[in-house]
Amino acid sequence: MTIETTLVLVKPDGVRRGLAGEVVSRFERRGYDLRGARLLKISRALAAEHYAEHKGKPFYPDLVSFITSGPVLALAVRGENAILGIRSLMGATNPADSLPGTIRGDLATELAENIVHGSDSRASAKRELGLFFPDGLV
Ligand code: IDP
Ligand code: MG
Repeated sequence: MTIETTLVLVKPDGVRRGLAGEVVSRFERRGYDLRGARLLKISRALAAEHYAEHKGKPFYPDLVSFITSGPVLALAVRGENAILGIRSLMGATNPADSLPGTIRGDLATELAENIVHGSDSRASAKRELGLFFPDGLV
């Protein structure tokens, strides 16, 4: 058993489109546990920290503008192999490549507005959970 906790963001497009419940429901139905949830508007400073790995890439300015454009739902999701498991429920980064049955494959068409973020490794999960849940989890 490898129980992990990962950071998910329902991005501004997902919240705006009323898909937050759908995303949470898919995680719950798969069997993951919610250990934290926060609706917040991300500041530019937090966006810069969260997306530090992408700084300098051509799409970075648009990425920061987009993620700060409206409320996001930040979730701490826990379960067996949750980091990889959540990434596979999300589908490929570019919805053009995401398979039907995944969140992005079912609900998105655009790379920049692909509804969800999920941590991609144990190190990322630890770092990102600390950014969005600095007071810890339940
Ligand atoms: P991920 O969200 O699947 O982990 P990352 O490569 O970490 O994908 O990229 C972060 C986010 O940046 C993506 O979810 C996507 O919305 C956006 N993005 C990634 N690559 C591009 C690009 O080439 N053009 C525009 N946006 C991009
Ligand atoms: Mg990523």
